[in-house]
Amino acid sequence: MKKNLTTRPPVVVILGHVDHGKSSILEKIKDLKITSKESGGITQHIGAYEVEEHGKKITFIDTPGHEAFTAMRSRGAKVADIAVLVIAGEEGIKPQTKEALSHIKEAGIPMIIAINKIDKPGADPERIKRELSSQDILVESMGGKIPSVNTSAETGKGIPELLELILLVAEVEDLKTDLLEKAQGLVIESHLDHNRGPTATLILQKGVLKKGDIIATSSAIAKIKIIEDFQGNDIDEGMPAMPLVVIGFENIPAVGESFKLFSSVEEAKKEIKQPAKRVPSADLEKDQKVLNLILKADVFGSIEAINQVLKSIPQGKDKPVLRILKAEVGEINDSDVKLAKTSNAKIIGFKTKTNKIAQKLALREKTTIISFDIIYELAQAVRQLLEKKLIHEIVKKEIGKVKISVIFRTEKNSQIVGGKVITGEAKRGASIEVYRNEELIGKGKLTKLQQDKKDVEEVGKGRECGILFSGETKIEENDILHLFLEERVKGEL
Ligand SMILES: Nc1nc2c(ncn2[C@@H]2O[C@H](COP(=O)(O)OP(=O)(O)OP(=O)(O)O)[C@@H](O)[C@H]2O)c(=O)[nH]1
Ligand SMILES: [Mg+2]
Repeated sequence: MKKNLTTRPPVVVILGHVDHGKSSILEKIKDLKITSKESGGITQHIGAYEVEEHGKKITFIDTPGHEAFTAMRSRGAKVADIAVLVIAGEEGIKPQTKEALSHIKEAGIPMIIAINKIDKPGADPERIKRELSSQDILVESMGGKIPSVNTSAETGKGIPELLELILLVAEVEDLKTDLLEKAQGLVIESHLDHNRGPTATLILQKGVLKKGDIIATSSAIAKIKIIEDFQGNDIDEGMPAMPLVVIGFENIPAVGESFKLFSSVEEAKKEIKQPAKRVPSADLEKDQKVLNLILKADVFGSIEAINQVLKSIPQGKDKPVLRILKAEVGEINDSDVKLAKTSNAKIIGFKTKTNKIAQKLALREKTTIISFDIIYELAQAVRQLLEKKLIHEIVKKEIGKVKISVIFRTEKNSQIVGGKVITGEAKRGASIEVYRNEELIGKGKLTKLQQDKKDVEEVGKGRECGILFSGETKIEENDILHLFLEERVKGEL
């Protein structure tokens, strides 16, 4: 069968270490190339853009550089045709630069190196190139095959050259598509929109997607009601390599899933497997402490990243275990609070709100809801919650001894006795071990301490004191009281 092949735009993923300037480069490109005003519909999370250079379109996918977002980076590399690896010129190769390199290698796509922040005084592109060569990445100016460009997202230097390079590499790649093929692609982000329901950002890899089409991933079906371009403009059909926002899913598809076109809902339903279920809980040992959590976040990608950082918190064996009962996209609602109550869980929100009913209910049920916008802060807080569950080590410290010389009064569960501090000091609140002829005969507490008939907090060595002893043991003259203070040592993971 003869194919109707046409050239399609390249999908370009921007990868690199945190703060090396990925988003800034994209911003600069958008400033240069996107002339129409951005409509209010643009989603914060879309992370995918389309620009036009010399009448040729390019789709960009931005990725976060924070270490927790490995999955997003890996997915970005998988869906892309070309990778731009951004390395800050004054910093060099960092852990996520290396990680990005391995995703690019795995995906088997060509890459372009952008040595960024060259406006900065410390920037040294030649050093970066040498560092790269020690990673077996030889750029063109070093006699290798990998194109590189020096950029500044601040001044705009090198940005047009970067676009040229992308188009050049795309041309070499000869990216073709058959418009008559059945539509298929990848979910790159998804969330629950308040007014519009489940909303997904898709990259169409093949075919054309139209309003009314029925698509399905392995966890969700959609009869497409609305298709928007990356700027939130309503469109009737999406073309290959275009980033699209699609509304009409019955539930939120998971990020990273691929989708296909179906001729009917019945047919699509066959595609649906059991939706990926919650994070498997660790096997619990007896007596092990557990911290139950309910996670709610803005988008699926966040849930994935949160799971990733939480996994890195030490747990298990002698440590408390984290159990995520539910990890979902959306607002914190009353059913989350109810689940938290019945399962003694805490609710953690990430870039999401708590609705009014849930707020009221949480207040009444004394349910903890903590919300975060920054992933490290969330991880830190969970760590602290786990540490609170650690069995606090109680360290007993002997502070002194008292030799008993007189018994003033004896009652069922207490005694008033007198004696002399023979070593260390006596302190109110100390625990007492009663020794008779060097043998431990009982325990109690120093509830009240007196010196010269006045209440005091402590009495030093060599002084006489009166003691209110709380305990069942009957102290006698010449007994030695060993006094201890117990300190709780804070557990640390
Ligand atoms: N001087 C200078 N600053 C830059 C340049 N590019 C980015 N920056 C600054 O570096 C910081 C980080 O830039 P981002 O674009 O947010 O970096 P990113 O790589 O997208 O970071 P993540 O998404 O968090 O991984 C910002 O303060 C930018 O203003 C550049 O070329 N020159
Ligand atoms: Mg960024």
